[in-house]
Amino acid sequence: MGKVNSITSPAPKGGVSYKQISIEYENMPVILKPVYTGICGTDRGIVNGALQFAYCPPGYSDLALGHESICKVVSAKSNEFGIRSGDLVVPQVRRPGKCLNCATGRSDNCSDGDKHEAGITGMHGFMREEFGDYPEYLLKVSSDSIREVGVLTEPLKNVEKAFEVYEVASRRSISTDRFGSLSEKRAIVIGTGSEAFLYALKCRDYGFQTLITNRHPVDDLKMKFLDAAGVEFFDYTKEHRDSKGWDLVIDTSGDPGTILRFLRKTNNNGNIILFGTNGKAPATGIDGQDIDYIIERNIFLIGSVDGARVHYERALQDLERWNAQYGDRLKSLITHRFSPQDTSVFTKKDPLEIKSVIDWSM
Ligand code: DN4
Ligand code: BGC
Ligand code: ZN
Ligand code: ZN
Repeated sequence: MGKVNSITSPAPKGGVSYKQISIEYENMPVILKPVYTGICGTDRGIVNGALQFAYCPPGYSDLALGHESICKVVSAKSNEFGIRSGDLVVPQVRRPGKCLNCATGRSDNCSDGDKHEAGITGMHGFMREEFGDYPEYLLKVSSDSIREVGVLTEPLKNVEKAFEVYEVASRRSISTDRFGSLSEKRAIVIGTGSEAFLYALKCRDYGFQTLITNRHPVDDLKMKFLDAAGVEFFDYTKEHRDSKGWDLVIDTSGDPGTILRFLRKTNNNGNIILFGTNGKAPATGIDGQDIDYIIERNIFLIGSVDGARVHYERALQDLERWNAQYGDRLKSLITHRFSPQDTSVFTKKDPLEIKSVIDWSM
């Protein structure tokens, strides 16, 4: 059994270590080494014990973390799915259970919850100096130009899936403006973390007037990035930009009070995507007038989690396109790099962070 250095957590208790754990992987069809692994709100939630749904694989008291990654193929037993040694790949997070959605490639819409997620629920993740996987769960990265930003493929696939749901939801009425476009429609993204930035870029691609907000100001680097992308920032505790209402509200904060604040300014036929999760957020009151508001305006509340293979493929295409469009600006989304030994990144978030990654060559 291979003992490899891994970043682990005794989920769901919380805590984090860099240590050797024994995980059998040598007989797996593809052997991989991570190049970069990203850290997101979910990893920090596991480490601070806030995600009670996280758990270790059977027989283990530690879970190897990591679901955002770009990896190098060390060896591939067959060349199934075109995966060859030397390739750069992104492994999928979610692994199917037995329900019909899982059986048809849509474990993101699993109907009985009997699936696993690498580094989150019952399956070891990718923060291991070497590990094995199956070729059908690997997405090939065809361009070396996105070697580093390729680590954003996994978080971006969530955005691609949420927009697929938005497309379905927005078909119920004429959702475009008098020019047949979205140039007069207004999207607001709540939160200024990495998922929020990716959502904002996608809103711009759709043609929305796009605003992003938080309850405090953001630093210059974030402002420069947003300027380049044509996204306006405002601090909603100081400024109100609601006078024209919102056609699309995307929440990445998971804070019910903040969501309600923007919900109450959503336009007729508006869509609200709930994406942020924060089990520790304070409760807030929703009253009969809020319910009337939602009903009378045909407002659609969308919950969206994860994404399927097709969304990873779209994410890779978008990253290549954005890389050509924004160049170094896109790369500036990766603000912090850590060595695998330095686990402080799981317990502290620098206010200047957009995306922190672990560089496995350090
Ligand atoms: P993150 O970097 O923690 O982003 C959360 C953002 O929300 C930060 O910018 C927070 O600001 C901001 N925020 C918190 N409270 C408020 C508030 N009251 N008003 C305005 N902004 C607020 O995490 P991430 O970008 O990695 O992920 C975003 C969220 O989506 C997390 O809750 C994840 O757990 C969740 N998530 C869901 C899925 C899925 O459904 C996938 C990945 C992540 P600051 O206080 O940090 O400045 O598939
Ligand atoms: C991942 C999703 C996963 C979710 C679970 C996220 O960080 O990106 O793939 O389904 O966590 O809550
Ligand atoms: Zn994540
Ligand atoms: Zn399922």
